[in-house]
Amino acid sequence: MLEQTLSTQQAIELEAKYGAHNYHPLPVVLSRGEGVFLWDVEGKKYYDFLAAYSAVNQGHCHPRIIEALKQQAERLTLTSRAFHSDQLGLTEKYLCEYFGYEKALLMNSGAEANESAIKLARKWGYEVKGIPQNEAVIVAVERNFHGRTITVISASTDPTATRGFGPFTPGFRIIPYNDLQALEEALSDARVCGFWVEPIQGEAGVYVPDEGYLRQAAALCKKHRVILMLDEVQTGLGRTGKLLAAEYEGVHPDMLILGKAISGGTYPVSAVLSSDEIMLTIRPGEHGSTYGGNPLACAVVRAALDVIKEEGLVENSARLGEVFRNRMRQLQQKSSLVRQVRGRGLMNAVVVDDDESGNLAWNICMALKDRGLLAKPTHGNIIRFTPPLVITEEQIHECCDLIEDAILSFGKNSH
Ligand code: IF1
Repeated sequence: MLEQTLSTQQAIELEAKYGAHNYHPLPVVLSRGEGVFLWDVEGKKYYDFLAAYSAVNQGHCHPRIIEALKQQAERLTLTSRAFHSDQLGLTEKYLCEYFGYEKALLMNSGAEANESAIKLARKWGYEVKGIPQNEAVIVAVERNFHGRTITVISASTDPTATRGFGPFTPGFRIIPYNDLQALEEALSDARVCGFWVEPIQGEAGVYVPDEGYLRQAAALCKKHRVILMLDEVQTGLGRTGKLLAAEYEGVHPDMLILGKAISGGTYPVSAVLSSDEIMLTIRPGEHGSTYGGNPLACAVVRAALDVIKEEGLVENSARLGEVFRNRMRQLQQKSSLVRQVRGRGLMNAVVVDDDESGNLAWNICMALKDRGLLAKPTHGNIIRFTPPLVITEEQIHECCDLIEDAILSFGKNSH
C-alpha cells in the first residue's frame, strides 16, 4: 500500500475503528519528532512537554542513539538468551559501573522490570532471609504506579487501574506514602522481603515526599533486613535533576528499577540492578524473556546513557527545573487558577483550581495545544510538565510564556 499521508481526522478514526480504546489521547496526530519538538500530520510544530512520560529525556530521535540503533540493526538484532551475544555482557558491565551495582537483569518494559524485581525480592526472601515458602510480603505505598500487569496492579490503590481485572496476586501490604511510622510497623513483620516505592510519585501527580523520608526508609529497611526496591523508571536518568532521584537523599537502593529513558525513546528496554546476593537467587531457566537484553536494546542503552553524561542533561534538568518552577510560581501570583506548583528538576506538575472532573485541566491542555505546546493532565486537575532534558533556558521561557497565556485566557486572573 502506498505510504499515504493521513489527516488528523483520518488517523484518529482508524485508531477508533481498529484499535483498543485504552487511552484518551489529546486530538493531535504526530508524525515527526526532533529534540524538544514534535510535528503533527498537518505540519504544525509543538514543544513536547510530556516527553513520552519521561522516556524521551534525550530528545526525540537523538542522532547518537539513532546511529547506534541503525548500526546494530544492520548487524544483529536478536539471538534470544539461548546463546550469548557480543553486546549483552558489555552492556551489563556498562550499567553496573554507571549506577554502582554488581549485576544487571535486562527486560523490555518498566512493568516487566518491576515484575522481575518482585520475583527477585521474593526468591531472596525465601533463600536468604528464610521466610517460609509462599508467605513473602512486599510493602508498597498508596497511589503507587509501577505498571499495568496483573501482579503489579495487585498493589495498586487506584480503582481505574484495578476495577474489573481481579483476582489479584496476594503478598502485598499497602501503607501510606511518606509515613515512616507506618513503614516501621509494616517492616517489623518478619515475612516482609521488600519495600517497593517510587522516590517521587509520578503518575499520582508528582508527589515529592518529605526531606529525609527516603533516607530513613532505607535505614529502616537495613534494620529489618528488607530489600529497598526503588522504582526509578520515571524519576531516573536525570529527570529530577539528579542521575537518580534517590541521590537527593544519599540513598543507594538494594534494587534499582529502570526503564523509559534508559533507551532514549527509541526502543523498549528496562533493567533491574542489584547485588550478587540478590540477583544470584534466580538460577538458569527460572526467569527470562525472548527480547530481554537483545543486541539491539544493548547497543541503544549504551548510546542513550552516554548522551545523558556527555550532554550534561542531569545538570540541565536541575538548573532549568528551578527556572520553570519560579516562572510557574510567578504565574500563581497572577492567577487563582494555579493552586500549587511542585516537582524536582524537570519533573514538575501544576495543580489547577478544578473540580475532580478535570475539565479545566483538559481545556488548558487543549489551549496549550493550540499555542504549540503538548502536555496532558493526570488525575483530573494536575497538569504534568516534563519536557526532554535537552531543552534550553530560552525555550523554557518561551514555553512558560505559552503556559501563562493559556492559563490566563481562562479568566479568574486575580485572587
Ligand atoms: C500508562 C502513568 C506515567 C512508571 C513507573 C513503571 C512504569 C511506569 C514509575 C511501567 C510507566 C507510564 C505508563 C503509561 C503512562 C505512564 C505513566 F501515568 F501511567 F503512570 F509515566 F506516570 N514505573 N508509566 O511511571 O513502565 O511498563 O509502561 O514501560 O500505562 O498509561 P512501562
